[in-house]
Amino acid sequence: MTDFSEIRECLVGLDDSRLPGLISRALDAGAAPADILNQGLIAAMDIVGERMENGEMFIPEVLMAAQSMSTGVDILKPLLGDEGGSDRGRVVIGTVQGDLHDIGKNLVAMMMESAGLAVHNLGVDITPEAFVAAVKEQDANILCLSALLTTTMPMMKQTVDAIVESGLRDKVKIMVGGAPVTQGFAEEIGADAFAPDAGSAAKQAKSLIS
Ligand code: B1M
Repeated sequence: MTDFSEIRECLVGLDDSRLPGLISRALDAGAAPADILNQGLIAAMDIVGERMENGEMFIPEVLMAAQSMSTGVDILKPLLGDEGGSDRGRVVIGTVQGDLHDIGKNLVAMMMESAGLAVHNLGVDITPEAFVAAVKEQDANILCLSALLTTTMPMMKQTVDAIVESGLRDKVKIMVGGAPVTQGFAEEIGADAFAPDAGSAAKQAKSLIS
């Protein structure tokens, strides 16, 4: 099978009941797992991301599509070996210290995974020191910081400062986002990128790496 349109339609159409069967059929027909991932699942999530940006798909639908994507990735993961992973970007993501909101951050993480990036999700209420340690441990290319409260936005600046002090700033790009965060704020605190939603965050992350 060289045309993965049915797999894409499953995800975009939010009907993933046929997804495992379609993936098995493609594998049986000799398709490479990485092609199924890139041209089937990731291409579908690109469409989902665009629809989200255009206001044609909403959060619950995006979460459903992202969940289906995870189902597909789980099937393919053991078969991918280094094939799909060797040149993938490595992302560390978390919600900054003092902030417990994680729905949007998890959505960003899922969209990034869906875009083929290796994502290490630290969770919520993450201190600058813990971000620094994770960037080191994961040898991350991108650090993603989420904040939903105006009162926790200053922790983004403190985290950027901690990365600078650790000597890692040249090795890692920093992206910030969350409802109260703006492009202007991102520039003010010395981040490399801002994304307003999960779809554009995944796109930005890919372009930051390339
Ligand atoms: Co709270 N909360 N909350 N809350 N909460 C808000 C954020 C608030 C706007 C509600 C309001 O007053 N209208 C307000 C913040 C006001 C402000 O600071 N400007 C608020 C407040 C005040 C609070 C508490 C202080 C309430 C209290 O206790 N008095 C408290 C704080 C707790 C804490 O964090 N320390 C609190 C607590 C909570 C709950 C725990 C109950 C719960 C969180 C549950 C959870 O996350 N597991 C909660 C919720 C659910 C909300 C609202 C209702 C919804 C947030 C959400 O999940 N949105 C929210 C009001 C609202 O937004 N309408 C509110 C859906 C999600 C998909 O969107 O997170 O914006 P969002 O993510 C988007 C983008 O922002 C972007 O992509 C996502 C998908 O498109 N994005 C990124 C996010 N991170 C990104 C990172 C990126 C790029 C893009 O790059 C790295």
